[in-house]
Amino acid sequence: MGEEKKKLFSAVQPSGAVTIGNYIGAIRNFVRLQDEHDCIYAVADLHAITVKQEPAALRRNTLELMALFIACGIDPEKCVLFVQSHVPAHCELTWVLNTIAYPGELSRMTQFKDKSARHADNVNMGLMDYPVLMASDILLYQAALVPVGADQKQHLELTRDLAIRFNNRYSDTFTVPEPFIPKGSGAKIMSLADPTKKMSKSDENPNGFITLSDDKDTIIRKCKRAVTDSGNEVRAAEDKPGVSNLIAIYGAFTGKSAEETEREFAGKGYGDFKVAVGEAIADVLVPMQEEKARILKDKQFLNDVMKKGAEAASRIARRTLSKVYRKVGFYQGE
Ligand code: AQP
Repeated sequence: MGEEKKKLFSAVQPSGAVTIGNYIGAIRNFVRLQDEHDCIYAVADLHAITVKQEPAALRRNTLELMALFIACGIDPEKCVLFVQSHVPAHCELTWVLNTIAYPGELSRMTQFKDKSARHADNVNMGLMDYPVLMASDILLYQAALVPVGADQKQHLELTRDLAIRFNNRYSDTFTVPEPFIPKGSGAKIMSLADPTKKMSKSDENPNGFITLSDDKDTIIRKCKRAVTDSGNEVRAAEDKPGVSNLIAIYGAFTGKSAEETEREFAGKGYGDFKVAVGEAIADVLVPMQEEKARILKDKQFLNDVMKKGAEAASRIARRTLSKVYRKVGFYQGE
């Protein structure tokens, strides 16, 4: 008998155009992991509304992200691919987990503090509860592995704490998941405009990020404008965060190690290097964009993928939820 495949869950918010940070830290690993694991991937629209979204843009971004997943190589025949709000069990489990989550631990989360500062006019309960919804996403599917960027490590730790807390209080119910974070610098791609800050799709400064929809000229222009330092040596070092970030991006798109890149650009200035980084990114993104445009034209296909995905996800999620309801003592008929 063959070994059972490990279950894996991850999601991306349709909160704007997906960046190369999301791609390097998460999405390309979704593709790499799909043959060896039972994969469930979601477009996290419930998470997205924790910051203000324009409704028409949210609808469009949801469809675009679904098409992008497929264009990047996620195969809906191999994986369960769905939209989070199409599976009500996510909200239902969140309510139960809220009763074992403490406001103190939620208000200490780095992302909550960052986003509260960035969206001071809209510090809402959903923003604080984001990690509990994320825990529900993962625990509903009994996922053993969660591929995420390094920025989500703290939320994953909270998910583990909530799973253990629930299991201890009500007996063994949830698989306690492990994060799958890319090794090295790809785990956290930094902003091109401020390399001490994470690259984020909701950054107000569009020069800070490259989206997977940017055309070749835009990509090269943004790379040329990337903040570096007053030196001219292409070398990864702690005191050269801008250049180190570009070396990490170049490595992610070409497969070259930092040492190989340093050798390739020895004696050349930042100008040549930045153009090469832009070209390497465009070489991967342009064919992906063409594929995404083709998929987006076929709304029927996308609707079918989402419907089939939501049905498959609901079947698994319902099993966990009824177990949870039984454990906490909800009357479900005799
Ligand atoms: N800069 C990054 N480097 C590596 N990985 C990253 N991820 C995000 N930014 C980077 C990973 O991408 C996945 C999807 O992220 P998300 O959309 O669910 O939320 P996020 O982490 O909050 O991403 P953004 O781009 O910063 O979105 P906004 O601006 O809307 O908050 C996750 O696995 C994340 O780790």
